[in-house]
Amino acid sequence: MTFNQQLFKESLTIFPGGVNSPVRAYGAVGGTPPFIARAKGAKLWDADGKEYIDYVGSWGPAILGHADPKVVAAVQEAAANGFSFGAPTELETRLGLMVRQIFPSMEKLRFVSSGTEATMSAVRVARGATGRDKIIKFEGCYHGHADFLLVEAGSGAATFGNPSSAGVPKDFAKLTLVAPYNNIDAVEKLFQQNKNEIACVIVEPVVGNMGCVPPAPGFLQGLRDLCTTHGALLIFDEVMTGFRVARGGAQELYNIKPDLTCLGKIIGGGLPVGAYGGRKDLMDQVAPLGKIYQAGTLSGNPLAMTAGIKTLEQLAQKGVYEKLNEQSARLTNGIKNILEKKKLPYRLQSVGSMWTLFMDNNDRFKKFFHTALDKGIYLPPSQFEAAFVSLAHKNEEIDHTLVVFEAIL
Ligand code: KE4
Repeated sequence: MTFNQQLFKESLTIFPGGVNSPVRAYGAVGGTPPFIARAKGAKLWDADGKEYIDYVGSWGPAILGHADPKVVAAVQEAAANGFSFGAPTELETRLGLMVRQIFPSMEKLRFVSSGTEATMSAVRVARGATGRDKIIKFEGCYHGHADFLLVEAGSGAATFGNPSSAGVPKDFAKLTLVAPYNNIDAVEKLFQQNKNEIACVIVEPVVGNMGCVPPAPGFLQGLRDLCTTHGALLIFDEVMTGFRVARGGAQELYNIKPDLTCLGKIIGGGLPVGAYGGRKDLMDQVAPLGKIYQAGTLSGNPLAMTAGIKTLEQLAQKGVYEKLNEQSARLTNGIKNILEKKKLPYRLQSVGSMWTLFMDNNDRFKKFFHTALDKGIYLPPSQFEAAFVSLAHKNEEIDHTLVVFEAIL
């Protein structure tokens, strides 16, 4: 038995599925998940000492590469000054100002500790500010595990959604309407059927949670126009796309101004940070200023703020996104060339450094996934997740990955 297998055997006795977040259990691909011992740059090493080139990047945060020396040094220094005070610190203001400079639509914002808290809070602001209860989300989009967001499309007849998880009361799901992504007519129909009842539309402006699915031309603008026409608020869930598809996220890339934005992942550089924010007239309704309550013991804690500041400082350097997108294109174009040369019926979809190789069936994906893993290429263990390139992926890592893919596809 390998040390990984031993560790998994033990963790299975403590955690449901042996993990602290379901996708890590390899349910979609089978096998024993490697237990990661350490990471540096574009590389991971598991408990048995096996080395991998990492395309998961902790599901997005590791855009600089792992254990970036400047971030590590800053967090070490901050740690010596205490971990968390439950009181305001200058660090929160510094990171808040950086975020607002990068996302000007976030006139005011609030730090939380996860993407789930960010989206849950943004929807509460939308409901509180509009006095309306219903929301629209999209099939295949994931916004964290708040009850009212764990909702899938209802049967054709019903316009309201069904819980996608046990433990979510049907009544909670009733207020969540679900439309097909990229289908603006379906959204218009929901607005017509629920006049003056819809508080917001929440959307992944580039979907990562179906695998990478870009918005159809005009889709995001269509949402913007429908929300404006019907007095609903447009919420961009940029937990994955923020600081990823562009420094200012999808709202910068597609030039759309949402009313509220949710951030996570990269904003904390791998330490727990989420944020929600938007129009001042909306955010000023959040406690203690207004009546919409939201709170968090570890919100804005100094270590996470420090990691976020040091990460965003490096992402602010000139040419960073050009370099990131150049390296990503080296990989994605390389994969497309392999697919073309071998006449494979697969599809590579990407937006910048977010990408997914869609295969024609899950068995083939599982085989590809495990063969790649055995050869030291660490991919997301599900067909319906996005993979990520980091600034630490140099030509050596990219070209080696393409050699492996050429051999195994
Ligand atoms: P967290 O609560 O996991 O920090 O963020 C939830 C969330 C919100 N919005 C979007 C667009 C997201 O992608 C996520 C979380 N993403 C998943 C990966 N698809 C995190 C990995 C996991 O669940 O373990």
